[in-house]
Amino acid sequence: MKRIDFVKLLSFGTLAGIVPVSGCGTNVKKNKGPIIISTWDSGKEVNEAAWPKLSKGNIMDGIEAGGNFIEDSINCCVGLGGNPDREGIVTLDACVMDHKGGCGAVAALELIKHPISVARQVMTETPHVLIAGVGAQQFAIEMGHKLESSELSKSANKQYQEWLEKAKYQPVINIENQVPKKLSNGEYNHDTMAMIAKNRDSDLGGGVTTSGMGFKMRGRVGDSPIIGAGLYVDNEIGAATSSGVGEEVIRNVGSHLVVELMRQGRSPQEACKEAILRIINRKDDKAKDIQVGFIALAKDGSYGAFSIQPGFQYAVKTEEEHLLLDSSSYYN
Ligand code: SD4
Repeated sequence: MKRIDFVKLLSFGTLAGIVPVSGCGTNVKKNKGPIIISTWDSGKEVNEAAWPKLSKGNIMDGIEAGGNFIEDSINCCVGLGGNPDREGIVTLDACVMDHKGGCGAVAALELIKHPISVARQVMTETPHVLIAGVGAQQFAIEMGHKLESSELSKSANKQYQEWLEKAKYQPVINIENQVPKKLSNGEYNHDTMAMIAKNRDSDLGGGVTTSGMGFKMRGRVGDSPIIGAGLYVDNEIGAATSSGVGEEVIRNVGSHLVVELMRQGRSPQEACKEAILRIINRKDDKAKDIQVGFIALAKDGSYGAFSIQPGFQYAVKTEEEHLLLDSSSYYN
């Protein structure tokens, strides 16, 4: 059987039991109380930053506080401290979506520290959903945000110089720049913080903030600010979000797909896995060169995750516990 046929069978569930899978990444337990799930190991600190607001019931204030926390952290790789595009300029993408279907996003935003706050203001203060580039910056300034310095963080500058040497200005998507490496300080060099949450009333919400794929072409926008791709919330069903190669997530409208699969009765874990299999199905063998991970939260508080490569972690905070979990993955 050709590999593509084999993968197709898997994606229809016929042989679903034998997908190479590593990690745990699922929780069928229902969580009645508030819960927040954030990508990568720094998701733990982000959850802590979001919790005071979330536990009082205000999901979007919690999501914004979590996003702002990581955007402020100069040691991390999300926000203005992140990797630049191939011209050496950091451009930021962010979005939010609330339980009423409200959403807002910014793309290719420069020199503004808190893109997730601007995304929320697009939702609350404008009739639009997505504002990009110079217009997004102009709107941010109108909303009271300050223009920051264009200097790269030390770590971003180092990685950019290395990239210039190696890649010779070619925008490449490979495993090297997509599977986060563990740095000497123990952190991963991911560039996206994606969060989904539920409050005690079982209302859902989410947000994403990112400097996007490192060394991308100027003006390139990933999945993170695209509602339906990088984030989707349906208050009747659940919420999903993604990290990894944005192009693949956009092609499958990944987060919307995960939520729709949950609507059809899949658990959050099964829905994430099916969305990943769709990407693998389309990419065939080339899937081994990319990373994509989805996390999903159902209305009843159960959650799950699935990624192409191992190494995709996510942090889950409830009233009882705060866990850092390894997602199950297609490859081991
Ligand atoms: C993008 N999805 O710009 C983002 C990158 C990412 O961890 O998630 N990196 O395509």
